[in-house]
Amino acid sequence: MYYIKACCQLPLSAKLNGFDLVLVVGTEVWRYYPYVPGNTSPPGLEFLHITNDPHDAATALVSDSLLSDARLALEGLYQLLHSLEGHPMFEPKAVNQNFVATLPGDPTPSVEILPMMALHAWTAVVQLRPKNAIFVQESPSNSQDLVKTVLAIGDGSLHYSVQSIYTVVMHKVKLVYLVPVNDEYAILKEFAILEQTPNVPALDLPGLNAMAIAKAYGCPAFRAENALDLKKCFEEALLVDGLYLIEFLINLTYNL
Ligand SMILES: Cc1ncc(C[n+]2csc(CCOP(=O)(O)OP(=O)(O)O)c2C)c(N)n1
Repeated sequence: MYYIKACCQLPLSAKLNGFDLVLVVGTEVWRYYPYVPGNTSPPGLEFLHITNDPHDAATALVSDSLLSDARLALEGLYQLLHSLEGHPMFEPKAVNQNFVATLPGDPTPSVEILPMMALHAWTAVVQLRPKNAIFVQESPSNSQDLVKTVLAIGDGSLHYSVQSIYTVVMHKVKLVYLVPVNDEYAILKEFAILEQTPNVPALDLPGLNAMAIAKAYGCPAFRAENALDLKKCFEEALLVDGLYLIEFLINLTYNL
């Protein structure tokens, strides 16, 4: 399993170099955020696209699109793949490791570096991640009543879905909010660099208190100061039969 950070046309195309097949389910091909001119995909790469949105199917820049309910299509595909297990056509091509980022594997998150490096924070989380937990970003609607769901949402983005905390409290969903706090809109600072528009105002977010906000909505909330603390909080959260929010300070990504 490879994890690829997809963001924009040319950089994404470069990251896909060396792969032979991409399966895209339930989203556009591609979502440009931000748009960077260049090749959509490297030569020789094949795409399969499954969507229930005719607009996304019609506007996909590459790929054949199957207009279908994602679940039905994936169930069918799963059965098909099972029946073909061991077939030589499933031998993967050599992957260009330069463009592949594996999940962080550092087994000893540092407690000395404060605020934490984002890598140390996510490593602590990955080490405790239950196999059957659902991990989502900014998408509480994917939660299920019986399965623990972990939602990673930045301190900036939280304020655009803050009302979801109340919904989750009311519906008694088993959800853990993980809120990395970098006191900034880092992604928008990154865009400013890309677009060569320096000094964009109002991208610093000091002093927001996710823990206090969560508590105001009736959600138990904690602040983890370092990576070990985060592990302890997350371990506890996984045992709780309900909702839990953990905020943790991470280092500034852009100090502009
Ligand atoms: C639900 C929702 N989330 C986000 C946005 C807009 N948005 C895009 S990037 C961004 C800021 C991201 O900041 P943060 O979540 O702190 O992450 P960072 O980039 O700092 O890692 C926001 C608010 C939106 N309109 N609606």
